[in-house]
Amino acid sequence: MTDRRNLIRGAVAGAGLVLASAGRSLAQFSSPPHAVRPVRLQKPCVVSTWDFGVAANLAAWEVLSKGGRALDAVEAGARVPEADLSNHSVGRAGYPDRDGHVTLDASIMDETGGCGAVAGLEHIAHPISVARRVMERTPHVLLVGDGALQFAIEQGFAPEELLTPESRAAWEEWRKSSKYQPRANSEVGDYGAQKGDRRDRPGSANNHDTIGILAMDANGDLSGACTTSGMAWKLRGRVGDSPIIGAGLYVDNAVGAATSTGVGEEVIRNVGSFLVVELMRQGRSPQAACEEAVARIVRRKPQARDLQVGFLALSKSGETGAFAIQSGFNYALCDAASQKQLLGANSVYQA
Ligand code: SD4
Repeated sequence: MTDRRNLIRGAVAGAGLVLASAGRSLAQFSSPPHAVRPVRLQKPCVVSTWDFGVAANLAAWEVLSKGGRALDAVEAGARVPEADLSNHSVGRAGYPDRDGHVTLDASIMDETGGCGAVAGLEHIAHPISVARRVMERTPHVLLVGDGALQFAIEQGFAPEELLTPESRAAWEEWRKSSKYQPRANSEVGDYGAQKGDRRDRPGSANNHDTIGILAMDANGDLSGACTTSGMAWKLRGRVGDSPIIGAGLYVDNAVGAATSTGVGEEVIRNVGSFLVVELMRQGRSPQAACEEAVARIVRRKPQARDLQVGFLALSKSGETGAFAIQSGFNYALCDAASQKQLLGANSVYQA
């Protein structure tokens, strides 16, 4: 237990440190040093992105602590922010696209390599559960737009209005300037974030905070889920990384699992979560794998230094890792020893 506490303290102390690479020119940038000591969890365990991951993990823990399956746990966890009306980046009350439509993206993967996803889904409050139905009840992986909605309704999901008065007001405020700049961790106002909105807080990603959640059950089986309303004020039809298997989420039960948050285009370009898992397969720790996946984005596209992307990973042995381009990315961890841990991830650049 003492070791465990020290490990966690070490990770917290490491979080927020500027990596040695941060002051260097991008031409010099290579793999960053490993400043954060990884936290190793005991199975069953669950990790998820951002501070709303704490509540999601607790819902997942309800399943895991009773001997339940990791797949059920990640679905239960993902449904928490989907239902949270104060959260404007996942599920109901998510900020709409440029034209006022709330369009949701989600994906899920189980321990057998099964996967399901929906993209651009409207009017359904729990896209993660529709993604699971795609996985379990169709021969397909990804359903989009009207087809995804039709499938959801056929499966018994009730269509409803997802645009709340608050998110409509934020959209109408944004329309006054219609400024479209997919950045993260920037000043309030670019995206119509309201005072008091969680995106109004320093260090939180301004217009897009996805939940990615990864769990290992008592059997040692891994599953993952990822769900988002995507980038606020996005072009109609824009799909991010979250429903793209290998980009926003990847699970290999022999190796580990990874998920991402931030500007999805950069994650798709680099097939980020698959990359993290493959690097783990080749022997890197989850922390080193997340660092290399971030480094690859920044090396390939120096302009990415102005964007936010974060990765979170969990290995088959319970080791965790997280890393981001910008500071401000945090993640929640939960196992029998402690159910409400929240850690700041280290990053290439410091705000
Ligand atoms: C997207 N990656 O649609 C998602 C949004 C996100 O933190 O992760 N925000 O690009």
